[in-house]
Amino acid sequence: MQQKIRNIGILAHVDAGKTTITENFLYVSGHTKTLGNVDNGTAQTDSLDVERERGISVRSANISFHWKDVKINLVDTPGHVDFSAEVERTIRILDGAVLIISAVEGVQGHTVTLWNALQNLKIPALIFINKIDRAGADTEIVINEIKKELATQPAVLQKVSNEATKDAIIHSVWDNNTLHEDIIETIAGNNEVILEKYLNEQKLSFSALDNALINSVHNHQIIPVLMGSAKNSMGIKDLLNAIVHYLPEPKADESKPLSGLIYQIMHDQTMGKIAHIKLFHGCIRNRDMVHNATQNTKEKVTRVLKLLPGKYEDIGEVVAGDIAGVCGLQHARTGDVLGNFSEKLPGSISLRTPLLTVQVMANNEKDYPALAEALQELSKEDPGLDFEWLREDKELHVKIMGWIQIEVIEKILETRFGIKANFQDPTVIYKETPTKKGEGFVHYWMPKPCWAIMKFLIEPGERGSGVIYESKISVDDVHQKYQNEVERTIPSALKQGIKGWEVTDIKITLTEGEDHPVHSNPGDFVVATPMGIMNGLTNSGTTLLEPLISFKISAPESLLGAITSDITQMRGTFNSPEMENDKFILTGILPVATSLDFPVRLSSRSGGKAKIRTEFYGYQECADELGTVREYKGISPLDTAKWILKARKALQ
Ligand SMILES: Nc1nc2c(ncn2[C@@H]2O[C@H](COP(=O)(O)OP(=O)(O)OP(=O)(O)O)[C@@H](O)[C@H]2O)c(=O)[nH]1
Ligand SMILES: [Mg+2]
Repeated sequence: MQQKIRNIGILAHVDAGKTTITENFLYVSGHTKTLGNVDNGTAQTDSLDVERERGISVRSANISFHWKDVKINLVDTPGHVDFSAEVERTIRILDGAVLIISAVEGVQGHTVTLWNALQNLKIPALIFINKIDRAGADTEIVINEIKKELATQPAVLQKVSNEATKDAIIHSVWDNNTLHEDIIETIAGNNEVILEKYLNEQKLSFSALDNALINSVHNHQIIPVLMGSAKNSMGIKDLLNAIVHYLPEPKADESKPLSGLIYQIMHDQTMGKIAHIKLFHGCIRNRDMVHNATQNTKEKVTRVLKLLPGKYEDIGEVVAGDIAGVCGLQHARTGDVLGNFSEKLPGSISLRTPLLTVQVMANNEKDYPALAEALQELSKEDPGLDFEWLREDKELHVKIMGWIQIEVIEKILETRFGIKANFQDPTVIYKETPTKKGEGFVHYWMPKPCWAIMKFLIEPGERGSGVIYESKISVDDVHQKYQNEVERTIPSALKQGIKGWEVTDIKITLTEGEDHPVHSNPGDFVVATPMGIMNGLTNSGTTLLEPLISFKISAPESLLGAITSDITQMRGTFNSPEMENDKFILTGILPVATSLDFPVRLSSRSGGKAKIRTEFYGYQECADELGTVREYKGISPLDTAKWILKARKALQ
C-alpha cells in the first residue's frame, strides 16, 4: 500500500522561528531524542558550519518524519533575502506550505513576497503566528495585518490568553464543542451549500463545516491561522495535526511513466554529487537508467537516498509523490526535468534578482584554476550565481544578492574546497540600451574561406521589453539555416555592449544580408553576428540603465524630515507621506547603487524604530557619471582581427 505523504515547506522572513519549529517537529515526532536549539548551535537542520556559527539558515534543509500515519517531507527554508534563490528552487516541489509570522515583528516585506509566490503557484498554506510569549507580541494586530497586507481570508482557529508572557496559553476555537462564528461566516462565504443552510439557520455539523474548510484551503480561498511559541514548544502538536489535516497530499501516480524534477543539488564529502528530486510519477530504483530530459542524457542511478539533516540513508527506491536524493546523475543541474513530463511542470517563481556582481580572487595565485573549478561547481548547485570565467583576463565573476551571501561563499570555498579566496567590492549590475536608431554592418569575407554579409537596424525598445529580434530578409539572400544561427547568436552578442554591460530593451532587425553558395558556413554567421551588432551599438550609442528598488518605510513622525532628505540625497523619489497615529508611511523608489547600506543607516538613525521593506522595481536610465562604465572584458568583436581568430577557434 502506498504511504500517505505531505511535502511541506516552512517559509518566513528571517528569524521568524522556522528552524526552531522544525527542531520541535523532529522532537515531538520522536525523530530526535533531544531538542535541537539554534541559539546554542545544536539545530539539526542548520547543519553547515556557517549556519551554526551565525544562527541563520543558508540552505533549504530537508527532513522526513512521521506524524500519525503520515510521512511528512519538510523543507526548512532560509528567511534571509540573500538566500531567496534557495526558496525559489524548493517552493516548486511543495504540495503545501506553512508561513510563519512573528507575533512581535508582524507581516514583513518578505512575508508579502512569499505569500504572493504561494498564491501564484497555487500552493495551499497555513499560517503559524510564532513568538506569542515575547514582550510586544500582539496576535490581534498580526491578524489584521494578514487580512490587510496579504489580502486573504484567515480562519483563526485559536486564541491566546496571557499573551506576551511565558505563561501564554492557547485555546482552540474550532472543534466539536467550539464553533467560532467568524470562521463559520468565512466558510459560508466560500461555499454555496453551507451559505444556504447558514442563512436558513439550519443545523451545521462540525464535520460538514470542517470539510468545507479543507476544500477552501485546497482551493487557496481560506488560510487557517494557528499560533504558538516554538521556543517553549507550545502549539507544535496542533500545528502538525493541522498540516496533516488541512494541507493536501501530492497528486502522484506510480503506474505512470517516470517524471521528476531536480530541485536542489547537494554535495557530500563521501558520496559526491547528490540530486534532490521530487518524483511526480513512476519510481526510481538503484541501477535504473534515468533520462534527463533537460540535458538529454541518460545516466545510471547508483544510489537512492533518504534526505536527513546533514546526512543521508540508503533506501534503494523512491516512488511517485515522494522526495529523495539520487546519486549517479553527473550531468544534473538544478531545475532539470527527469523522464517524460507530459503534464504541466510546476511553475517557477522569481523572488529576488541578484543586483550585484563581484570578482572573486584566490589569495594564492596558484589556486586560480581550482577556484574557477570550484565556482563552476557551485554555479551548478546555484545557477543564480551565473558564474563568468573571463579567461583572457583571468577573471572570475559571480552575481550575488548581498553581503551575507559573500561571507557564506567564502566559507564554503574554504571548508569544502580548501581554497582561500577574497571578494572585491561588489558593483551594482548595470545594463545598457541603445540611445537612438543606428545601423550595424558586417562584411565577413576574409580571411577565406568564409562569407557572411549583414546589415542590422538597431532601435531602442520600451523599458522592460528585453530583446526583440526580427529578420526582414529573404531566404534567397541568406539561407534559412544561416538565419537560424544569427538568431541563436543574438543573446551572447548582447552579453556586453560598448559600456561593458548586458544590452537590453533593444529591437534588432536584420534588414540586408548575403550568403555565398560555396564559401558560406553556418559558423560564419556565428562569428559575424556579434561584429554587426557591436558596430550597430557603436553607431546608435548606448545609455546606462541602473537597477532601482521600491521601498515602504514606516517610522516615527519626528524623523520624516531627516529620512526624506536622506532619500533625496540618494537620488530617490517619494510619494506624499501618509500619517497613521504618530507614525508616517512613505513609499518611493531608490537606486540600488546609492542605497545599499540604507536599511542599516535607517535602523541606527531611528534606534530600530523605523521599518523598511524593499522590492526590486526595475531598470531606469542613468547618466554615465552616476553609474559605472566598464572596459570590454575579453576580446571585443570590434577588435576584428583578434575576434575572428578567437571566435573561429571556439567553433572548432
Ligand atoms: N521568544 C521566542 N523566541 C523564539 C521563538 N521561536 C524562535 N525564537 C528565537 O528566534 C531566533 C531565530 O530562530 P530561528 O528558528 O533560527 O529562526 P529562522 O526563521 O529559522 O531564521 P532563518 O532561518 O535565519 O531565517 C532564535 O534566537 C530563537 O531562539 C519563540 O517562540 N519565542
Ligand atoms: Mg532557519
